[in-house]
Amino acid sequence: MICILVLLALGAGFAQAVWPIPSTYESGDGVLWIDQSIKIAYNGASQVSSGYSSSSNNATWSSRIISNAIERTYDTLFNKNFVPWKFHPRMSDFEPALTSNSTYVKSITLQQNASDPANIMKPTAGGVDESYTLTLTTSGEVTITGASSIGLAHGLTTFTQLFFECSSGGGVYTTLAPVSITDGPKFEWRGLNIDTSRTFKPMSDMYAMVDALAYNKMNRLHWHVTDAQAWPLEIPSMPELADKGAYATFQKYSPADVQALQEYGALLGIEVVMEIDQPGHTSSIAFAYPDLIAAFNVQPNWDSYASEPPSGTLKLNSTAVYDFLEKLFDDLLPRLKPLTNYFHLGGDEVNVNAYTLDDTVGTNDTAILQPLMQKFMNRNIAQLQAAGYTPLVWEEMLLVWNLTLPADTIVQTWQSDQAVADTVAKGHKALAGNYNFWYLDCGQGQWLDFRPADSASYWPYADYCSPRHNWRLMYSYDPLSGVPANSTHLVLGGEAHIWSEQTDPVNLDQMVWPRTCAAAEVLWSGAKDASGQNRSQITASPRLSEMRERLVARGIKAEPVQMPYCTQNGT
Ligand code: CP6
Repeated sequence: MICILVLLALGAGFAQAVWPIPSTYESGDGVLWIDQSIKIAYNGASQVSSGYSSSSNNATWSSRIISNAIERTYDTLFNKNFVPWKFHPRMSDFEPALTSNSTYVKSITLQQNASDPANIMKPTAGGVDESYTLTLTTSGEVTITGASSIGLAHGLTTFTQLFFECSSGGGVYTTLAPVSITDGPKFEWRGLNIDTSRTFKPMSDMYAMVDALAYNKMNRLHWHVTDAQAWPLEIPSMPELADKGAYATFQKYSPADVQALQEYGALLGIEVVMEIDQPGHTSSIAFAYPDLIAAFNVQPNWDSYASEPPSGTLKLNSTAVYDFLEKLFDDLLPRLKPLTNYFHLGGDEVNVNAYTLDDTVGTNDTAILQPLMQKFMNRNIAQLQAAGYTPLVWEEMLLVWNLTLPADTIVQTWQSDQAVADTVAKGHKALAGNYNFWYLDCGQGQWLDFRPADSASYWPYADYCSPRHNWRLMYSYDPLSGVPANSTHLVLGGEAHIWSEQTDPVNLDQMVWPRTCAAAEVLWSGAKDASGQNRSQITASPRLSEMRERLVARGIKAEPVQMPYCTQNGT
């Protein structure tokens, strides 16, 4: 309330500040400046040794997370802040002036009230408490409290969002003192799914994506690393997989790349969860191992066998396929284990007709296929469990194939709200991310060149994504819609999805940001406001515009939300 009054007094639209919106947020109209001499003090609870250190760093994860967060706070405040007049036009009269009497932020204290769990570098493992409080007094004392180092890092992320760079280049200030915030996440799983098969993303883009997720307090990067079109993941025990399956020799991820991305994420509280999609979406394996794949690259009627060209599926009843999967996971799982307990086994969009061309099966009769699919996934799951992992699968494995899955399996839904409800009704944990709302790239038209030129056929999903989902639609999506109140605890959260048929490094930032901010706020703050209504898009919009400017200032080429006129002073 205080905050709203102040904004009216200043001319609404200026200094909207924090995205995603905190649970409680009170602010005033006091001006405080900050400069680089400010020290950030850490009063830690005793730090638990992580039991794992990277090759390059022997400090505990807890202390690395804190020092990383502090370093980033300086960098953000003093190097990557934004110039408000670029964004709030015609407001320079309202900007505070730096004088010899100006008050500066005097102290910043991080107060950790509990020890980090031993697995702080694997957020999914220990149930990390991500909440924090932040106070900023009018005389310039800042206190951030939290139960974990990740909570403190979130508090610092919020802190940086209270500050703006003076348009004359004369310093960094807030106009919001005093500030009092208590904050914590609505959902524990706040992710982005990135597809690196349809188009390759260089490591620099992957790191930048993790940075942008952290600015939005997201905490999972679901890495859909392989699919039908390319296999960019190096598997040292089977080098031909990527040598032949990647689009090009320079478009591969080495084991060192994978580990480095995991570590980069872990420092920001972001767990990288890898998916090897199967048994569908696997025809890129055929470049190295053609005998493992059935219905490979059928033309022109690929769509009788797969959801997207090229068709191809791992054979369902093949010891050679089983041996391959065992070798693949024996290579991969132990390497990922230090920084995650989860692995995504895929299972989406299997087309049963592909098995009519599978010499180990030869039928599309689901009465025959279902037990074979159960056996296939049982083998994968047993190997995952032996390696200490909990599986994720796409919704079809549970809801279409009716597989019996371990109770702790996380089921990732995508087709409907009903799928979320059906998943939790079966007692499973669910991820939401309905494709009508949270798919950022729907890949319209990517199949057309695989068809005779005069084909009238069109992709059935295209209607839902024309031209593409805007932030307002994404913001209106509630992961809990359709879920009975007694089962909402089973909805862990959800993911936005950047399928990449038409998204490559050239447009990646624009495709993902700022629209994914809308999903981030739903996942962190909840879709509903205090009165149980969908959050107002009218009050969110200038705040999102400001968040977009922040992302741009930090090197993320996020698209504009609206023209500057809409957020100028006085509107
Ligand atoms: N690839 C994979 C895809 C999609 C899925 N899985 C997809 C389906 C429908 C739309 C967009 C993407 N391209 N492996 C579905 C989970 Cl509209």
